[in-house]
Amino acid sequence: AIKAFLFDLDGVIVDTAIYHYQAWRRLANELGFDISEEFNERLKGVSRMESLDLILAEGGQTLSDERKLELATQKNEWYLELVSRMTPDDILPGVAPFFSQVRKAGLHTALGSVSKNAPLILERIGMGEVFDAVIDGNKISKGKPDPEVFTKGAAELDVQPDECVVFEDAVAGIEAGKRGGMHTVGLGSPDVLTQADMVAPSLEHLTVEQVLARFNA
Ligand code: B16
Ligand code: MG
Repeated sequence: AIKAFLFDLDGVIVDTAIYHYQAWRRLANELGFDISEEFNERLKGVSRMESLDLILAEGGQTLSDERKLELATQKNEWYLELVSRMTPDDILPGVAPFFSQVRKAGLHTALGSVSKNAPLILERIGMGEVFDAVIDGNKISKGKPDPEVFTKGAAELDVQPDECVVFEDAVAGIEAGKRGGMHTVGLGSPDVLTQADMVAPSLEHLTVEQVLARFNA
């Protein structure tokens, strides 16, 4: 039976993907090229340095490790400027009612985010105390699609992978959940999240009952 729900942060709880995109785009523009929204899909759930590598490849640039670290640091400063203005109003529609259903159902919860800024974001939106376990970019060595972020979450909650449902908006995140042996719910477009066991547009369009009915069957 399902015992725990593991949530991605960006694109599931809050829409920080737009801030990541703005900051990366600013960086690309300074380097003399642009990145499209479609390209940005590939950056979701991917770590900071891996994202930079993908962006530099997109712009056809090869830079030293030292320069890359400078650029990643610059991008993070721009990103933090945007994130530091976040408030509880930035929590995506449907999150609060979904979490009250989760609590009523007695399920355990973990956050599984590759972002090193996840604790700051949780604090800004007033969700610092909501999750039973928080696994973020500071606690893992491999980004999605590696399952590490979710397997660590399951371990911290003391549940088995097949007792977990992963909620993700990113292709790499769904892959991470599947590789971890977990059930997956894609939040977004079924055309993008083709590997997810079940897809809904967002948590606003989903009930805990529907999820449990699907995976406890
Ligand atoms: P940071 P998630 C991921 O978070 C983002 O989707 C991805 O775009 C970002 O590059 C990555 O975190 C690292 O974030 O630079 O803040 O450490 O989707 O796993 O919550
Ligand atoms: Mg995400």
